[in-house]
Amino acid sequence: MSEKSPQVGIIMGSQSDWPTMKHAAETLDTLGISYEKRIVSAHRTPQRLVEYASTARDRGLNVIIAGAGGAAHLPGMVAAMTPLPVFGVPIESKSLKGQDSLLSIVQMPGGVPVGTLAIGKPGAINAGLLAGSVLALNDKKIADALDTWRKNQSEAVALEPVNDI
Ligand code: RP5
Repeated sequence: MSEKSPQVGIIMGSQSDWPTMKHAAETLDTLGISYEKRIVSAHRTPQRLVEYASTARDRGLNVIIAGAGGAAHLPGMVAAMTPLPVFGVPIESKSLKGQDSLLSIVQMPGGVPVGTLAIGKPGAINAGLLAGSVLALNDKKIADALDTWRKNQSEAVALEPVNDI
């Protein structure tokens, strides 16, 4: 569902973030939600950031998922320049295991919200699911897809634990 009239923008500060952020993309694929994916760095490509954030709503995006690591300014800067809901995914950095990313993203000043998810893959998956929940408010197909996703998740949990999986 990538690129066709994207409903969601997935952005990340670096190519190195993609192994984490691809889990947000895969979640949106499962829910049948269209998206675009872009590398937009707050520090290395600041003009690209301004262009992306300031045109996002007019281009038809509904939600932005932004992943960044270290001094992770991307989600907050995007949120400062668009009224769209922004979900931030802290990337697990090597030196501080993503604690730096988490604190950078979650500690926004009052007035500029970023919905902050868990560090790494779980956060990327949940960002996709949250984006789905927002879109499902006005889209029955996506609401049904979310219900199916949860049903499948429940059915995949075994009743009893086993040794040596
Ligand atoms: C951040 O710096 C990116 O989001 C990435 O998580 C981190 C490291 O980037 P690279 O040096 O791997 O490009 O801006």
